Formats: sequence, structure tokens, C-alpha cells
Amino acid sequence: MGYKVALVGATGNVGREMLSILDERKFPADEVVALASRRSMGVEVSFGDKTLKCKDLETYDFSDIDICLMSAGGAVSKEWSPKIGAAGAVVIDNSSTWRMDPDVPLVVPEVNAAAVDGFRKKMIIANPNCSTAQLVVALKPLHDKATIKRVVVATYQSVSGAGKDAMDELFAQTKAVYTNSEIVNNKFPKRIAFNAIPHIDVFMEDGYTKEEWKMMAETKKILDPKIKLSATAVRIPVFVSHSEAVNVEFEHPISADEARDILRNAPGCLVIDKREPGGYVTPYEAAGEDATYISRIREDATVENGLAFWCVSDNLRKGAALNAVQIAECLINRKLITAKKKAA
Ligand code: 11C
Repeated sequence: MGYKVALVGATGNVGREMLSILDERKFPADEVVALASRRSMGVEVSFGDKTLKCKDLETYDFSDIDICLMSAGGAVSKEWSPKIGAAGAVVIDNSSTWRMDPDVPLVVPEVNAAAVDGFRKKMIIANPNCSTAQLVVALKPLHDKATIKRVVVATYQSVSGAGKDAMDELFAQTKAVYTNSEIVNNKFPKRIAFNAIPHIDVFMEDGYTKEEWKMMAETKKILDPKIKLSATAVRIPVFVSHSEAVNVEFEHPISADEARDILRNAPGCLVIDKREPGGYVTPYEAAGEDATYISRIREDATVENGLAFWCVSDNLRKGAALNAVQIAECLINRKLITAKKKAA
């Protein structure tokens, strides 16, 4: 007997990706229930060769759900995750609501799988921000080898991170440029087509944006509170995959060759690093893939024990849906949950 899985926010970018990933990875679910807000009730979503009709979150009885994948935004998660947890399901939440709660594990399985063990306090496990997930996958094996002191990272983030409306806005604006029509921006504060916007999420008092703050705070929680991190988050006109230019200062020496070998053998990482035109990975190639791709690995001689690299990953997959499903797999592999139906 397998697990009964609920998916809240099944019609969104990440929700749909979660369904694909559950199917691709043959997640041991006997039943997957798609849930959404009342206005999306009845909307059909694909799950393998099946079609699921979205049920109403408000009236759903969670008592026989084992795992709930939550991808419906912060407000819905704030209200519903505790209620679903109280009904005995483990909630794996993709919003930022619970990430910094000390009673909620924040997990990237390649980095801190054992942290899932602490899920029982709130019955919630948080999925990190997409730009953090790929970063810590790349940093962890290097940290184990040479101890990271400081990271400076600039992101090049795709519009899918801001939702389906943002993807539509990039498409419409690009078309408008070619047809010489009016360019309308609702989702982004400036035109995104053929542009780059150094602003993601709200501004904080110190001048950083919340996206940049999340990368700093989440990296500390997942990997090591001693790591100092400064980020500049930039939105670019790419539909899927976030890219990051990363500069790391280590406690101990590490050469580019050593780093390349370490990353080649690290879980979740794929190194494509030929020092020639095209010998690196771009967001277009990473879209639809699971790995965190690492390229352009080189020593940075401007600081002691410095290293620079480029890293790219599909923000909807490793940055969200895939990581959430991997967390669910971790719960099962670590024998932390049993299917309620089997237990009955
Ligand atoms: C973006 N990284 O690309 C954001 C989306 O905290 O989960 C994910 C926001 C979050 O706009």
C-alpha cells in the first residue's frame, strides 16, 4: 500500500511541475489529490496519463492524507499548513512562510537531508527559495573540503520564478516589440523584454531586496550559520532556469581542478566546464532538467583562497517541485512516515 498525497496549488507553475515529477520518479503514491482555491475547482491537471480534477481546498478532509505538497503562496500556507499538519499529514511547503521558523526544518536533501528528522514539531518542512536551492547544492561539497568564509553572488533569474502571469508578460512584451505595439508592464516594475531588472521581491531597510536576504538567511540555515553572503538578484528575460555567478572565499586553499573533481562527484551537480566557446551551460539547456549545472570554475586571485563559478538550474524543478518531492522521498527513505491506510 502506498501513500496518499495531496497537492495544494495544483494549477500553478510549480504545482504542475510537482505532478510531472511525482509521475516521472514513480513516487510511491496510491492516490494523488489535486487541490486548489474555489475559483479553480474542477480545473483539470495532467498527472502521467491521467487527468485530475481540482477539488476545493476549503472543504477537503485531510484525515487520510500522508503527505501534502503545498505550493499556493504564503497566505494560503500560513492558514492551511498548521491545519493540515494537525490532521496528521506532513506538509512540504514551497512558500517562504515557515522557512525561518526554528521548529520547521528547511531542507535541500543533497545538503542537509538529516534535518527532515525534526519535522514533527509543526508537521511542516520548508522548501527553500529557488535561487538558494541550486546555490547550496553547489556550495556544500566545496564547503566540506575547504570551509567557506564568504560568498558574493549575482543572480540572473528567469521570469517563471514570478509565476505564470510574469511569463505571459515577457511573451506579450517581446511580441509587442516586434509588432511595434504598446508595451504594458503589470508584473514587473520596468519592462522585462530585452532588459534586466536588478530588483526581485520587496526592498528591505538596508537596501538589499527580500530575495537577496532570503539567499543569505536560507544559506546560513541550510548549510552553515558562519557563512557570510552578499547577493544581487536580477531578473532577466528568460522563461525558465535561474543562473548565478558565484564568487567564494574559503578558509583553506582549493584549486579550480580540485573543485571541478569534487563537484563532478557531488550529488545533484553536473559539471560542464570546457574552456572554449559553448563549453558551459546556459539556462535554456538546464530547463526541464534536474541537475545543478556548474561551469566556468576558476581561481580568483584577488582574494586568498578564492574561487569563481557559474551555476544554472531549472528553478521550477530543483528550485521548487523536485526539491519538494525529494524531501518527501527522504521522509520515506528515512522511515519517518508510514502510509495511514496501511497503519489502519
Ligand atoms: C523568484 N525566487 O524568482 C523567486 C520565486 O521565496 O519561494 C520564489 C520565491 C520564494 O521570483
